[in-house]
Amino acid sequence: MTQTQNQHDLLDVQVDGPIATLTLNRPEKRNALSLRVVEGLRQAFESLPDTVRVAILAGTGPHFCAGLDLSELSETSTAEGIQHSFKWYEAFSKIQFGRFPVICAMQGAVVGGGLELASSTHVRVADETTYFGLPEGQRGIFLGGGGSVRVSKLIGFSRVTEMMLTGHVLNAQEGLAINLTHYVTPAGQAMQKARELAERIASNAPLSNYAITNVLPHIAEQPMANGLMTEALIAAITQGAPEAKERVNAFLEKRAAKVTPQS
Ligand code: 1HE
Repeated sequence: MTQTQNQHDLLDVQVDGPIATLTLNRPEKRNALSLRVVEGLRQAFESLPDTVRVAILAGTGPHFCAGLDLSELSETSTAEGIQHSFKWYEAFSKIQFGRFPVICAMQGAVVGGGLELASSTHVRVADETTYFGLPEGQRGIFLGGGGSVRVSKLIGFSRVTEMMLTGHVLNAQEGLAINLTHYVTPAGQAMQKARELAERIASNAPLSNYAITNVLPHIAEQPMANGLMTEALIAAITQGAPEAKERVNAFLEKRAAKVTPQS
């Protein structure tokens, strides 16, 4: 049964069993991220019920997210600008390093801070109307929501440099080719695909999901010897859990699904 958890007028939160769906709900401003929306995301991700095993992040209307709410910049001092970025980092870290994986369902503009937000999620699904851009250069500003780190890790800093300098906008297929999205669906079907993936992810062992979303990024940052040791430790922890034993036995006893190609 779907439960509405709304505490925020600009962010719709629905929980349906193990799947939470959080939808930016400011279509008249193309889901631009005001500080209030960013705070709402942080609070929502902090307060989802313990039963949630996976979340979908989406945006209402024809565009996923137009990035930073530019109307908030005009009055901001340098010191406030730093605080502003750290508020975003806090919220986006809750998404990237939370208890469960997050899938992003995208359409239309995924630009500036919208791309920074999407890059803090673990699995990204774009429909064919989606396009990606970093118009900070044109606006006279810089990435400030973690994108220099997160988007650079996805696509390399050279591509980020080029997108910011030239205003190069990539379409969904181009985004797929360089890792900005993992899937491209026909128009209007990103949410459907995200739900299908969410069901699959929710059926994994939660400890495996946690290791994938929280330990893998650390391993990627470590020198090889440390990375291998961290891997060995987390592998032993996950495989030692009773749930892992049961899942492995289920396969050996022919009670579990085989790995098959997907359409
Ligand atoms: C906004 C914003 C916004 C729209 N902040 N108000 N982001 C950008 O530079 C992207 C700016 N936005 C756009 O390029 C376009 O709005 C879109 C391509 C996303 C959509 O176009 P369209 O024709 O569907 O909508 P629109 O008519 O441009 O916008 C509708 C309204 O939303 C309009 O306000 P209105 O009062 O005239 O109705 C727009 O002003 C408003 N709006 N986008 C504020 N971003 C932490 S650092 C991150 C740095 C960045 O994110 S830089 C990139 C900022």
